[in-house]
Amino acid sequence: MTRELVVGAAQLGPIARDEPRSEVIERLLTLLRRGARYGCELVVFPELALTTFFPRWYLDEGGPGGRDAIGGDTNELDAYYEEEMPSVATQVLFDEAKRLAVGFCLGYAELTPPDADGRRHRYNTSMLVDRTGEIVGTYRKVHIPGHEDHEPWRKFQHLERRYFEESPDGFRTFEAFGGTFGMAICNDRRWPETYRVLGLQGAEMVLIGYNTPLDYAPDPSQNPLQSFHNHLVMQAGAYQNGTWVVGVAKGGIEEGVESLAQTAIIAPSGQIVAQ
Ligand code: ING
Repeated sequence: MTRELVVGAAQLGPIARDEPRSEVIERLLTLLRRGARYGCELVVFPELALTTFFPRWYLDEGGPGGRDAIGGDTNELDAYYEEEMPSVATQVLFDEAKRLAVGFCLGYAELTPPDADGRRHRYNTSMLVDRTGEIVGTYRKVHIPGHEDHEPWRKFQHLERRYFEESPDGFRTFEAFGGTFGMAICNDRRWPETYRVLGLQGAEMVLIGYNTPLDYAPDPSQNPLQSFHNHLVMQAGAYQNGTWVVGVAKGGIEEGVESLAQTAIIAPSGQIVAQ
């Protein structure tokens, strides 16, 4: 029996460092409403879609290092994370999704409450919300790219390995919208295991948000291949696991950094059916 689902890939342009969450969320609501007008049942937003891509800066933490307790003055850093979800700022997104009966997938930075040891954990997270506005699943990024310490030689930093821990959960699937869904985030899409582990769990559609700078400092010879690599990995992952893949960019020139804007929906055949 054929099942249909109308999916919108909601590509975002740049988010400024000082852009208030309320302004960003207005932009997300506009895209959600536009998707609803087009008959979408699910709208997919990019990675870290509530703020600028803050790992491009070494944010002066002052105190002792250490990824899960960066310590010192983390005020600016902490301001980029969500400490609860829905949060006060994002509640309106959940309410509108419910009113429109349109689900959404959203990437954000997660700062957990203190665990048994009193430590708070920082993850690059994505959540899937169904058409009733309920969170059906959350995923934390497994493959954390970039570097851990300040590397001033770079035109811009890529400090994801300083600001995020790797997922303790791995890749899982979630039943929603009448099908089986998986989520992955940005660098995850470059590794075959991402699609395979989800495929072995029956994933029929994998939702992937990304922020991909065009300049890859460790090996600039790859820069002209960014678009090729972006499609190569998602088309291969889709075809080799017989799954749909929705890859959604936050692109354009964000705080001076040019990022790939090549959002696409890929069929299990490996073909790009929408871009
Ligand atoms: N960004 C980039 C990505 O994997 C990167 C990092 C760029 C790695 C280019 C290798 C080459 O698309 C994130 N956020 O993972």
